[in-house]
Amino acid sequence: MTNYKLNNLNLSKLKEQVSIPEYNRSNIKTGIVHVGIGGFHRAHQAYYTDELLHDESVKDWGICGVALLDFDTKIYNVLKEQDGLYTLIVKELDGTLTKRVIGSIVEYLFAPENPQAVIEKMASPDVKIISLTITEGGYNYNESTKQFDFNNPLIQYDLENPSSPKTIFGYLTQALKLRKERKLKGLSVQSCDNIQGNGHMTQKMLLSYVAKAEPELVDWINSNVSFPNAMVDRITPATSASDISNLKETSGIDDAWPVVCEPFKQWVIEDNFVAGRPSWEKVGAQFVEDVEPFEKMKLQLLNAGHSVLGIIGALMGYDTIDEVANNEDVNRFLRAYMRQEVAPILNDLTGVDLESYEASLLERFGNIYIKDQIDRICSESSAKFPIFILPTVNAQLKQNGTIKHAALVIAAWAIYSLGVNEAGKTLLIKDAMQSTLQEKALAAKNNPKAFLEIEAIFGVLKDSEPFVKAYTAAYHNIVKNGIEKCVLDTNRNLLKYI
Ligand code: CS2
Repeated sequence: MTNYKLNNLNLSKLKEQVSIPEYNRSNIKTGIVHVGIGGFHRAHQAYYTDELLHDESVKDWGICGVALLDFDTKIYNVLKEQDGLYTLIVKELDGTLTKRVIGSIVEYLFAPENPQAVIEKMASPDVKIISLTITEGGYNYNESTKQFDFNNPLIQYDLENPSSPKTIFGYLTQALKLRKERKLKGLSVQSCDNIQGNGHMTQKMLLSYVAKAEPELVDWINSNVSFPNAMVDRITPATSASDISNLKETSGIDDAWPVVCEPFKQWVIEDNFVAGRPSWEKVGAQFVEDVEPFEKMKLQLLNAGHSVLGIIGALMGYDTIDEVANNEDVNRFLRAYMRQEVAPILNDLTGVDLESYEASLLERFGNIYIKDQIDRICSESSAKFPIFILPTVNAQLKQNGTIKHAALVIAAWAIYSLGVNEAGKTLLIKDAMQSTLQEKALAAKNNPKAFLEIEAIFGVLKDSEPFVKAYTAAYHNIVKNGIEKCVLDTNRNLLKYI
């Protein structure tokens, strides 16, 4: 098969092999600046937008993808070489692959190379939305102080060098300042990250920064910028070398960075866009007044479920989520966690059948074709646990409820943080707090409670007697009998702390 490099010129030649954007990309104006053009954005918001752009009356909602960090240079170069095009490969439930070239990213910028261009783009009158996937840790929120973290050296840098910022907060401040000076309209800053109240979080963190950097801008932001909350969902594993070669061999597409994902997708958005928005509801998104219950459900069941499987699976020596999800004992453990610990603390979810939602999650986790990497799931756990797992624990403790499953997972995380699995194999840990985690994990060998002393993650959890008791019992059980036996004992209600 002839191979074609994916770009504008070759697009029509690929038409036989895959679906391609059937709209004139050169006519599409940029209405959205998106920061963080990783796999998730490209499988989710950019996909929805591409679908919408097939409606020929929609011309104003192209995306300008911004690569913010030095680390993002590769994706920027790939998008530049491929004219913003990439292939989305959906791994269907029966193992077939549905491939489609996405065209909604019509511009791309590399912030470290040209910060001014990014600021100008964000300040452009055509831009109505600045959306973000900057990861859970990217919001610069300190869990123990519940405040914006001004100690972050990058934030200090931005305060001193406002015209060449490095963080999203520096960029947004400069862009909004320009909009104000030029008497332009405001816009919406839309978070697409897995955070409870992600819009509120963005607003709170940005305003804290602006109050220090440009205090006179605060009022303008309050009156002209909205921060819609949203629940976002689509499992998007890291693209593997075989995904790339397989695409080339089966479709003749030479794409340096396709995106792979599951068929399921969901986007529930608070309808709060001051400058207008795309009609994403026409392509499957839901606009609601109150998104909080949906966010809570997704974060504390799906994302937490991932962390439960990831940490336990890593210790057991599994590589992918489907492997550990299909281990019968772990599967039962996770189901019990969802039913007994999470479901009781969720808000009213009118119209949602929670039990079937939980069942669908187990099916998605168990999908053998997705092969979502345990390393991906366990990465940055220090930013994930406070959002995915700890709210459940705190709510349960408040009502003297059960916390035994979460306690086991946190004990397993303490042991995981030593960096070796139960077979003695080194674990690849990627976490901004890695050195603290490791130091406390070492101290925990003599005194398990030491791990809970990381206040930036656990807050005051170490002061909860019932939690410490359950966690310590689980810790000793794992060390003595192994994670599998500890899971089994919890399933059978055999541990003393129950
Ligand atoms: C995962 C998420 O990062 C994680 O730990 O739980 O990336 C998850 O796959 C997505 O939120 C699915 O929507």
